[in-house]
Amino acid sequence: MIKQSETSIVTIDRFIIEQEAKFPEATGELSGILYDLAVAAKMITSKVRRAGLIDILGGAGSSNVQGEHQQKLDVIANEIITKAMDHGGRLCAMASEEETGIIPIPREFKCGKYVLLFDPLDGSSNIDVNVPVGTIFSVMKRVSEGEGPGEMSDMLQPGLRQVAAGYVIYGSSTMMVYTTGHGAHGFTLDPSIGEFLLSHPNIRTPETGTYLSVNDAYEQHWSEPVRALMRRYRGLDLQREAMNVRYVGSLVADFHRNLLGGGIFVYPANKKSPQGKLRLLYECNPMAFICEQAGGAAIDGRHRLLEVVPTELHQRSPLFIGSKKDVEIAAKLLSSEH
Ligand code: P6P
Repeated sequence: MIKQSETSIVTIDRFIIEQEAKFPEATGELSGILYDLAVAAKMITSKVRRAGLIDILGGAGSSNVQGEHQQKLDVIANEIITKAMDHGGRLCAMASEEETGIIPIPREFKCGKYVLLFDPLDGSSNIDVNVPVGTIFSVMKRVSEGEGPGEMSDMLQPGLRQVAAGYVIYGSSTMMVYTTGHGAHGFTLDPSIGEFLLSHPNIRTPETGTYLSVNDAYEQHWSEPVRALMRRYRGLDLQREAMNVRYVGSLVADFHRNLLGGGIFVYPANKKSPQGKLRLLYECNPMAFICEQAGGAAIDGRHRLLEVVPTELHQRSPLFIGSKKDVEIAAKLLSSEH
């Protein structure tokens, strides 16, 4: 790990290079993916920061594969990432929340050994009211044979197979947090120089959390064990101190606050969404990888989330993620459900 004092200035590019140097067998392809994602993040930042000013707020009129009303910034962020990533020769395929199927690498470009899955702008319904939104990404090695275009089998891998994962939060500042399996590290964008600077090396999330993030408007649709779990987190069964409820309605914002301050984010299955709402491959898995790297945990209510074997590209999953001890309580109280 880089030896740095509190005042060291380390750019994300230098950090990526220093990390790569620790692995002699590294070819630099994964590093290239991370550089290019940082560039895409800066480009999306510039769009998000001006959203209210150049009248690109409001729906694009179209709707995405999820049937959700597509905000113009969704479309723009999706295009920025796709165009930033499709020609580097490191990917053999991509997948996005905004696209029905696999995004192929254009024929004129070389295919590489990785696949990238991403949610280009999560929480985008919050854009119009200036609530933080985010980009979430996941990188895995291809498993299909050959060196040609990637296949669906390359996407449908359990989260344990991720080689890198991260998110960008477009909040009061823009931060990029990522892991390659050697700790979780946060970089804050200094807009005056256009550089992501290392601001949160080796993030560790508190073992027991302060914050509970849940939308309890669905309480009537939860199972009884989930209701009992929420009573526990709220201290209503007198088994623990009540947690502070903080719910922004933007996964990246809620997750990031809990990662740094300690807490649990909960989006259970409910009668309206029997598989939960959040997407396994490009929302839950990357957050679970980061959370575990920071000493936290993530389950779907029954299993360690990173062990779930996906069957569909856009499949949803219940999510209980955050401070280790708080997730352990969830595992215990929900075990009676199965
Ligand atoms: P609800 C935003 O639409 C999102 O996908 C996540 O960012 C967020 O955590 C969740 O949905 C909020 O869902 O049902 O509470 O509005």
